[in-house]
Amino acid sequence: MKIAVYPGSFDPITKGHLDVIERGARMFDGLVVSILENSTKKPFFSTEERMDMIRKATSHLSNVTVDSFGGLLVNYLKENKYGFVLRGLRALSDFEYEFQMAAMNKRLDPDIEIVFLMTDINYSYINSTMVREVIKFQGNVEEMVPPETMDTIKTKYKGEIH
Ligand code: COD
Repeated sequence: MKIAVYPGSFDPITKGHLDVIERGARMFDGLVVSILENSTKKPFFSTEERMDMIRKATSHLSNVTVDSFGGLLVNYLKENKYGFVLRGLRALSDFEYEFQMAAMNKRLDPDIEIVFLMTDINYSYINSTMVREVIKFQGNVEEMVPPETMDTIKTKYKGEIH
């Protein structure tokens, strides 16, 4: 069985992430979307909220599961016998970071393979940091996040989002 992990912050999940998940789910027997816990970054949405948003947005994909992990990604893969990491690439600016992280992960565990999917051009402008910024100032992020995620955001910021 070829199982891949799509690790990230997903704070919150966006349509760009979902596109990578849908395409990854077609490439692997199973895909685990896993949120890094205890990151140095203070998240906008709690781990539980983020896991719940991903579960709802991916409920149509039978081979996708949602999890969280702490510590090193390579250890998480080894402990669970997962062989692949899936990542998305938007622009040249992503490449530098992704390249360094892939090189470090490969150094830590040469057995893992890291697979990159190019963003869908329609979603290339979307990133979670900007989505959070728009939410913070009560802007509408309907075009940028899955509908189920929008429902959660609206519930959390009742009456504040226009
Ligand atoms: N279109 C396509 N892909 C996208 C889009 C989009 N619009 N938006 C984001 N993506 C991709 C990103 O490029 C990334 O590949 C993935 O989706 C997840 O993005 P984020 O921003 O939610 O997640 P990150 O980049 O913050 O996740 C970083 C990790 C948590 C994976 C990383 O920090 C990690 O593995 N930490 C554990 C510690 C460790 O092992 N460190 C050693 C390696 S240096």
